[in-house]
Amino acid sequence: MLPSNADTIVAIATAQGRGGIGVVRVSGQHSATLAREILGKLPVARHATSCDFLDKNGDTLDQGIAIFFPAPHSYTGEDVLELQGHGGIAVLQLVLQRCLDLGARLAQPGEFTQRAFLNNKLDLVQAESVADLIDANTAEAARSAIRSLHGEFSAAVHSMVDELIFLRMLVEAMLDFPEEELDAVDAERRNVLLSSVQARLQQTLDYAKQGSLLREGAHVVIAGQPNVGKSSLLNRLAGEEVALVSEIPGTTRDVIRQAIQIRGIPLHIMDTAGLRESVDAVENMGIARAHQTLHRADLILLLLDASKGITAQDEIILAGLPADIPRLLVLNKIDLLDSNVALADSAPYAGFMVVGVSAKTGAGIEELRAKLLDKVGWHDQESGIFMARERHVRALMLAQTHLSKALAALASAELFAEELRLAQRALNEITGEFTPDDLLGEIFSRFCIGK
Ligand SMILES: Nc1nc2c(ncn2[C@@H]2O[C@H](COP(=O)(O)OP(=O)(O)O)[C@@H](O)[C@H]2O)c(=O)[nH]1
Ligand SMILES: [Mg+2]
Repeated sequence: MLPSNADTIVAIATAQGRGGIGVVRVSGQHSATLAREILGKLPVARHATSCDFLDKNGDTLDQGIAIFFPAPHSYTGEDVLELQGHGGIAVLQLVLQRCLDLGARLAQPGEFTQRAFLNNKLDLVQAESVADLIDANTAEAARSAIRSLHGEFSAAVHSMVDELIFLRMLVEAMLDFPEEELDAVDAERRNVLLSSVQARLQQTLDYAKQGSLLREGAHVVIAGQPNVGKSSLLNRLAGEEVALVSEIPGTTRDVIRQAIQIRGIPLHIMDTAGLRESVDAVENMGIARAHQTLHRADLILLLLDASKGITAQDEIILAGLPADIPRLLVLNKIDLLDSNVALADSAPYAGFMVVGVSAKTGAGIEELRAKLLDKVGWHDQESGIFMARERHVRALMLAQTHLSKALAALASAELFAEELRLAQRALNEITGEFTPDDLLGEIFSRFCIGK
């Protein structure tokens, strides 16, 4: 449930801890009344005003700058009061408590931004990018969040929606005429418009997938027979000894996870139990887990022992991998090969890209890193990327499905029109025009308090 908008809310907007300046932010209809009480006057709108922050007896709690932003020209679109005092834990708490005593309510996480959304100051994509910008850990992530906040992603979505609306109007008009009277010119226009939206959608999806990768990373699972060096490879990629390594087959049982970054892209690497027939009950539980993990992967690294080549057991594992998940064949232990044995043998195997590495010496690891990024869909073209979320990517893909269905239903104007309607709906959900309340609540609850 979305909290009530009638309340005046307050929160400490700056980070917990000591700082030169600390900001308490108030938003809502009682902000002006509250300002008169705590400052003894209402500051001139949008002017930084040096003030004493007063307690109920008129004694000074803190001294600082107050800024009053009357609605609708504020972050939330409501009356907003910003009190910029000293950034000490105790003094900020005193100012906060004073606001609470004057009738404000403590803001929930993301509630300021939620109000901005509800008052049409931001659309949903922009609101989400506020949180993403705050959470961004790398320069790449911050830049793409800013791009979304500026509305580049929203603009791309809106222009597709506009094209769809135009196409729908054209088709609805065509609905009134029987097929035989269908104007060839109109039909041609319809086809051109449809392929134009499809092309835009593909481009936007590309950018959004990149952004989603920056934000959420990808899950990479290392699989293969026992003893091929899966745990050693995880350790090598992580740059530390995360997993136990031994010459005893069946050492790894539980799935071991490690987050790494390659050129700013977060990757969650998972090391699994070696896949084989085993009589050990615990090892078999590990193998079952390995299989489950494989199905949730964004990319599978199938590891082989280069000194043994592709064995019958490897073939069995290969055949059992989930068909729709991208994979990379990695030949490990190339240090054991004769230096003359060129890795030309590692030409694509059964259509899969092959990389030769040595987890022991580090040979080939840089190449593996580059191929990993490539396989999870990172193209190193930073411009244009929007900070997108899984939710956005899914909606874009749904719109794409409906457009494909529309194309397949050209013969039936009704079906065609219906698929266009559904595609538009999927796009509108991205910017928040058709987003259910519970999803909104969920999105904003992940913000930090004071934003
Ligand atoms: N020569 C060589 N030995 C390796 C390499 N990677 C792993 N090993 C050895 O192979 C054995 C099994 O390694 P481990 O990482 O536990 O394999 P896992 O069972 O697939 O996880 C250990 O004795 C490792 O030291 C490599 O690149 N070269
Ligand atoms: Mg292992």
